[in-house]
Amino acid sequence: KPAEGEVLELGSQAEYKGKKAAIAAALGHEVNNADTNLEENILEAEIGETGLVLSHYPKTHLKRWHAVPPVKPIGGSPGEMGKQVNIPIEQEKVMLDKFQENQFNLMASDMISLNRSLPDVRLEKCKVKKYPDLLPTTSIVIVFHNEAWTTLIRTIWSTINRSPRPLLKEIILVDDASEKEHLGKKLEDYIKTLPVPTRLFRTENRSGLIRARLLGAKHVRGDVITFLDAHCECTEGWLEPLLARIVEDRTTVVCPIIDVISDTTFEYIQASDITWGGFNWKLNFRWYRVPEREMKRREGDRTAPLRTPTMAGGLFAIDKEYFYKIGSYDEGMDIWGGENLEMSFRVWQCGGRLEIIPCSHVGHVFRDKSPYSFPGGVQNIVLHNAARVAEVWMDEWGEFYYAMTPGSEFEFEWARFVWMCGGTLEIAPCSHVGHVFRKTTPYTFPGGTGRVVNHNNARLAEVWLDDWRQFYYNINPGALNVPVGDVSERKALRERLKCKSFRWYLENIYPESQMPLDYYYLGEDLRERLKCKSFRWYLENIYPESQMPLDYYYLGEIRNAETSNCLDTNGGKSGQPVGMGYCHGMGGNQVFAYTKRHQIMSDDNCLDAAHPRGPIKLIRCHGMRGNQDWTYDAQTRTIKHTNTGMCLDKPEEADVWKPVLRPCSRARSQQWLMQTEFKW
Ligand code: LR7
Ligand code: MN
Repeated sequence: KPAEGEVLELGSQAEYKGKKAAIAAALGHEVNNADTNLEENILEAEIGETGLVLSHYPKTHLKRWHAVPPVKPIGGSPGEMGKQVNIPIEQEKVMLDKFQENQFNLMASDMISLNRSLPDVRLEKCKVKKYPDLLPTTSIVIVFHNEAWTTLIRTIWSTINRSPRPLLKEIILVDDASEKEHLGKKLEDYIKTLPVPTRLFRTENRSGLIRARLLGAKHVRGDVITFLDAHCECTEGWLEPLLARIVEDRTTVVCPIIDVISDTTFEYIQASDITWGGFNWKLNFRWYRVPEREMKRREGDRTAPLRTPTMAGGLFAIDKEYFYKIGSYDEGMDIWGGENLEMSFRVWQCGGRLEIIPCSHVGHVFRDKSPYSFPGGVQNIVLHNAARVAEVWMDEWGEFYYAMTPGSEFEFEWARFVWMCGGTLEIAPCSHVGHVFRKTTPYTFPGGTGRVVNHNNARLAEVWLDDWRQFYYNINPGALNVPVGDVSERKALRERLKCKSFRWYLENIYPESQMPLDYYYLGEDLRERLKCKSFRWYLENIYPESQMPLDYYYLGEIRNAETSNCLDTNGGKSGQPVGMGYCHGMGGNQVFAYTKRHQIMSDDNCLDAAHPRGPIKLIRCHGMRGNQDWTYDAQTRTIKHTNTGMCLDKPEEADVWKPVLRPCSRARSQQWLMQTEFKW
């Protein structure tokens, strides 16, 4: 039973009904939340490890809704019902020019109605599904940088036209420092004419989509945040199943099926419902086929929520409170990339769920290239973001990422008190004073030395160090148990003197300090606070089919003892032969894992030999042994192919860069060294 005045944490769990009586008894019918009427409003509750955990949507926040009729085709406009738009050959040159600007066929987009009709691509069973009469409201958050007018406005209209109006609280646009005229005053004027409250916020400087989304989320008034890219089209009935799932369990993060809007013709193309999200060693998001076990778990029902290991990132809905509780986003990520895997790992590892809801379909313009700039360089930004994912969430599997992307280890930026409040602190070299330095203090510390020092330092940390106080607590965990006492007066002092931040101090006064300016400790701390599980747990329970081997003996280069050359994928895709080359020691294409399942893998491909004499190929790993089963003998250093009984050998004279299979012998050319000598 909670103590009086204790604020209850509102978590979630779907079996409220069975526990209602227990909750009512425990609480004596009182919950510390004015909105809450226990009998009617608590949707989810659980008596968990930490006591009573309630999760509810106050009834006043839920809205009655009814389905929206389909949008009718406008006679004569191109692209209606999601059909493709073809540009007459004589306009091709203009079309190609315009393509450059957004990396999609802008000319086609401009020809299509802002209200265009789309096919209803849902399964029949989805069309007749019943959702609760009462659902929470959502704010749609759309961030953009230099987005084209018609794609952006069509995204907006498709949400207005296809969302039950009572559920659509508002649309929130975040302009991430765009430089296009049409996104200025024209947009401000236009949104005033919309039938749904629409607000526009602008980042001061280019902040990237992650921080732009955080800005948008801050202003959300609905109970659920729905993020969309700025070039989407929502189809009939897309919203209800997402919200209905969140009402069932507020810790579920839900994605629609992301259909394809062709970047060349703007045709609406239905995507597969047996695809889910994965990732490779480089930490790129990838679509893969849903494995049998997940089909079975759903009892073959293709309309049931699909548990996905990761999400693409742009299109999803999340309960607003849960968004913050689970750590929103890593603000240290720039421009683009990484945040999708980061959120996926975080949600799963910290007790939530990530699902694709197959009855919800939203189209997205997929393109081959980014149309906009990446200030600081694409590589730097994407690698920086991914390194943050690896550091915080992936435990030892982070090594796979580093091995694949040499040089991307996060550079701890060793860059950058009186000082903070406008004073100066100086040593005057012309003034000398002597002092007796002693090894120990001669007097007592009532309460114990450690306690006193920890107490004082904790006060210092609390008032002055901002986020960097974590360094102090982490290195000195005992300090956490020492009461800090009341520091409010000191904080008020800091306020009164308008003192600058500790970041400012590090950047300007002490860039050489031992405190890194940008670091991961807060992230790790989040893991601790949310009691998140390990990456091994995630791999074992959520994503056993992942490209990351659960157990492996070795990760590194594989060097031939005779030639001293290394196995090398040459960046080859599935189906291409594996090669050999001078050992460069830089990881990447020369990194292989030898796994407990007897695979020799590089990213999502495995060494595969179908014939004793045939080429040794890279083939998508299937984990079923067969042609991909190899045994490394650490004594003889041979790599034996189980099916053929032959040994991996250096290349033939004729084809100098491709290893082969030969009958096993003691030849030096059949000896392989698995010892990494990476040069970074
Ligand atoms: O600096 C930027 N500021 C922005 O506001 C860069 C981008 N953006 C905006 C941009 O205008 C767009 O509206 O952010 C949105 C996403 O950028 P895109 O469309 O260039 O990204 P994408 O569709 O190529 O990439 C996918 O992965 C990204 C990783 O950071 C994001 O999570 C995207 O939202 C995500 N898109 C999808 O999930 C749609 C399906 C694509 C796939 C797979
Ligand atoms: Mn996109």
